[in-house]
Amino acid sequence: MNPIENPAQAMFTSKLLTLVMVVQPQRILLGMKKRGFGAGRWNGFGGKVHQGETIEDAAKRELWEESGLTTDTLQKIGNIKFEFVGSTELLDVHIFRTDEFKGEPTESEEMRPQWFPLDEIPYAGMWPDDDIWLPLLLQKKKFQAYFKFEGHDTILDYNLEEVEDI
Ligand code: 8OG
Repeated sequence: MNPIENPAQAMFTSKLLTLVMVVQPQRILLGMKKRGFGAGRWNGFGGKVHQGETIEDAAKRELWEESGLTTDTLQKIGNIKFEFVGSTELLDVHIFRTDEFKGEPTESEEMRPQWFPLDEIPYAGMWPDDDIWLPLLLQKKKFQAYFKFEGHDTILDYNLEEVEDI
């Protein structure tokens, strides 16, 4: 039983995070995370939701700060709760897709952006859960998921369901 279904989930606190994947018909923009959590991995753009900020505003702000892109059209596409063995803090990651943006991808202190053809997504250099849910996002399918990690490389347990609405 995962902590989302388990009454013992009261033991957990949760931290709200955002993640935006920028997609065009034949390619996806990923950033090489240069520092902090997930450093050395390719990822979308996102981070912590600040107090008093909506999740969507946080997603737009982080996209701008990390990639130099702005967008008015974020599609809510997924939610993943991550548990890390030994931690009582769940990461509650709200995932968006955007197909429309303004600006040129620009390197920031946190991220070095690069376009990848959709058939050359560098899954081996990404978080190990990404190859499970990113194909759904690329098909515009909405999903909810839970992953239990040991360290940052090993998935001990997970579930994922497609949903009509998120
Ligand atoms: O502010 P900070 O850079 O620490 O935020 C972490 C970012 O990493 C945030 O956008 C959420 C994202 N993230 C996780 N776990 C995973 C994961 O397993 N896969 C992907 N693709 N992103 C993740 O926190």
